Amino acid sequence: MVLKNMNDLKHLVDGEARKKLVLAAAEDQHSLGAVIKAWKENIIEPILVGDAEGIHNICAANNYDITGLRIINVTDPEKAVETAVRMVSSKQADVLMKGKIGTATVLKSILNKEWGLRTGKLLSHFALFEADTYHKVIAVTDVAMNIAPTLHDKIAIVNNSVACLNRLGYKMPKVAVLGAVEMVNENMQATLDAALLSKMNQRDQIKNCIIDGPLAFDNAVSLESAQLKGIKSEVAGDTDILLMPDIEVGNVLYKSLVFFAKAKVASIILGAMVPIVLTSRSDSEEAKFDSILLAAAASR
Ligand code: COD
Repeated sequence: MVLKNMNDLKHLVDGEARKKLVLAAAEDQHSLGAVIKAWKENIIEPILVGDAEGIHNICAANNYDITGLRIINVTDPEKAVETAVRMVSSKQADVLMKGKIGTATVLKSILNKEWGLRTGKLLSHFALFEADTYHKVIAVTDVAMNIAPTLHDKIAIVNNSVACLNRLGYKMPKVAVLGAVEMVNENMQATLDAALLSKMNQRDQIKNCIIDGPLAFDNAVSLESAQLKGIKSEVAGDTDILLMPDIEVGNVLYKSLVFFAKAKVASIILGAMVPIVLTSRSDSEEAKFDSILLAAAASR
């Protein structure tokens, strides 16, 4: 089974118990819009933590009916994140979502040794895209958390992403480890890591997926490109997960898909106690709603 589009995520959560989602620094229009839509569609039960006056003003200006919603008034955004993270670590909520606050601040709170959401695993960012030019959704990782992952980190990033897709119903997701070229070049670390990850997968050191790399972006997403270059690969042209060499490549690809290809995106952090909805402040309300769907589906 594969997901063809974001709407397929909705089918996964239909009929499931509603997840308690806590929105940190909730005074953000797109986040509130997405959370309230997901609430009205019975996907989540929200708790809003943030500047209550700001939240009410946004809701009034946009005609959002929040009668019956729990609001915890914390005006300082950093304190709001801490309150929300503590609610998750004390099991009062099942999903955390970032509102009007910087990504790095939220990540640091999640990593807090005393009250954060660490599990001992590496935490990584997982973004799912629906683009008209590809035949199914495609995941890209890590575009927002791990800056320059080592081979050790890349193994953990693959394992987090594969476990997530396994939970969404994929039996053996196909992982393309990206490089600038599809041949191993001893001067390009990304290609060396890719070859090692592929071999580790063949030897069952990384399970529940099929890994191939190095693959350049064109061979990863187009079978025709791979065939033109004479590449034989089970993954080429049918990739489910694109593993990025570093955050810069990942982040530029993410933003090019959204701005140039008009792709839909949903994104979460994996490896913590619960999935964390961590979209960028510039992401649309639709992207935030789809990310909530992804988090709810991943926490079933
Ligand atoms: N998973 C688990 N533990 C981690 C991770 C991780 N991905 N990263 C750091 N830790 C642990 C370390 O082992 C250590 O115990 C502690 O956290 C602090 O580690 P530092 O000093 O390396 O971490 P910080 O706090 O300086 O930075 C962590 C960030 C995640 C904030 C940092 O890696 C970062 O800034 N990433 C990029 C965020 C960003 O700007 N994204 C832009 C998206 S648009």
